[in-house]
Amino acid sequence: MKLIVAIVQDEDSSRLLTSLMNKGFGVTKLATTGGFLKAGNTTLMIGVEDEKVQEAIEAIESVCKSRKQLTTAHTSASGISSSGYVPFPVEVTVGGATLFVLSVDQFLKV
Ligand code: 2BA
Repeated sequence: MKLIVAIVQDEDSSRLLTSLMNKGFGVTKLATTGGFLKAGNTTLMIGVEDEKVQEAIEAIESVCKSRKQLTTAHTSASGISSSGYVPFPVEVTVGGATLFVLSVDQFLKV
């Protein structure tokens, strides 16, 4: 058995949850925050039999889209602001999804 940890954008999470549930996967949804943008995203934990891993990944790929987001970076420019740093916009491409596929030692319901 494997555990897929899928970090997806909030905009895709509801559709992805529905798609995975309709395909018979067990899913747990967590509200998470990305370290770089410090914005909300969604992490799904999906426990799957080895032979269903590919099907789950394809479901994730078909729903999760990449999107561009603006964030703020800072460059030093002494004299321009009191802190000495000037903020400027930087565009980053987020997603579709970041996946970790982990081997599961034991799957128990007690
Ligand atoms: P964030 O950390 O908020 O990152 C959002 C997007 O910002 C990333 O999209 C990437 O395009 C960009 N980015 C991240 N770190 C950067 C850096 N040091 N310099 C320049 N740009 C940077 P994704 O790569 O699609 O990642 C989406 C979210 O997936 C991340 O949100 C984070 O929550 C998670 N993630 C990505 N890689 C991870 C990893 N190695 N371990 C744990 N979580 C990860």
